[in-house]
Amino acid sequence: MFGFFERGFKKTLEVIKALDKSLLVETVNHINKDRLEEILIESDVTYDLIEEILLNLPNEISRDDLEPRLLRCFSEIQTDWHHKKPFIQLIIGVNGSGKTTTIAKLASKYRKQGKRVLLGASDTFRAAAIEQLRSWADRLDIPIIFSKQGHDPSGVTFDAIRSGVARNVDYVIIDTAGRLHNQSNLSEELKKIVRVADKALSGAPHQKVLVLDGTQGTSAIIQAEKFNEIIGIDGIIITKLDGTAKGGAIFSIAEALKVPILYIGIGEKPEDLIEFNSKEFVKGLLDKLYKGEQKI
Ligand SMILES: Nc1nc2c(ncn2[C@@H]2O[C@H](COP(=O)(O)OP(=O)(O)OP(=O)(O)O)[C@@H](O)[C@H]2O)c(=O)[nH]1
Ligand SMILES: [Mg+2]
Repeated sequence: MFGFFERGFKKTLEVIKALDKSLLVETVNHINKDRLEEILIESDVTYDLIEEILLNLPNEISRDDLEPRLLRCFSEIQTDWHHKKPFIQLIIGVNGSGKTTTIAKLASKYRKQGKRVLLGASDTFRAAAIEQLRSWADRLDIPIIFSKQGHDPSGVTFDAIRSGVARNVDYVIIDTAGRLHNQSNLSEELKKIVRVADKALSGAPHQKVLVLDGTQGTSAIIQAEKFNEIIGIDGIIITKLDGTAKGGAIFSIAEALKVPILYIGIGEKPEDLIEFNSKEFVKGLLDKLYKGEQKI
């Protein structure tokens, strides 16, 4: 049975292994600073953060020295979120980052927990986007509120939330467009969706979740900062980690945005979503670096 780290960061691990064949094989008490720097660079941690992590550490670094430095990159997940019913999640992110697929994954996960879910197809920019979400709703047997292409996405958001309240569901998940005619259209649209959501149900959306494409590594940070400026982000989901060696970017993304990473996506199927746990992530990486293959 593979642990969290092996499942989520397979490609990243391959790259770390490829750096040096002897690494990750034997149990070691210390890792040389230069070698650690190389590992972090190769897995796409930003250089500024690497410097911060390694600052004032000795040349031979112990696990106990390194662990707190890695852990402090992450923000805690708020635990009182899920007391709201319905819990309204607004899913945002650029075109193709994996929003719609991630919504299907979340919906499927909630269903498995015995929760009731309703979807809102507020990406009205493209007809195909509405169809894609509808087809997931069909497959997962979940109700969905949608309208025609070109209709006001905040109208769909309002209807979805009201319908979720009337049906007494546990979760309403709202899809949004990743690209409009221009950037200022997109920001205005997102702001309006948030305003209208609050009119439909005071306090909604309860969680604004940014979906980032993991294959972009740390270059996703600038994009994320823009979304954060527009409407503020409460949590991040990083997708497509199955196809990238840039898993180390997680450290930089979490540290730069000061927002918790909620889940990671590791494939295209509904079950390919893993809850992110920073302690397990760091432990998994340290186990690989210090304990080597034989002990796992
Ligand atoms: N390998 C892999 N592919 C993924 C993952 N998440 C999403 N994808 C794929 O990425 C592509 C884009 O996903 P969508 O969910 O359509 O992305 P989107 O953000 O909704 O895109 P727009 O609606 O165009 O803005 C699809 O082919 C998905 O199957 C993942 O975790 N791993
Ligand atoms: Mg989409």
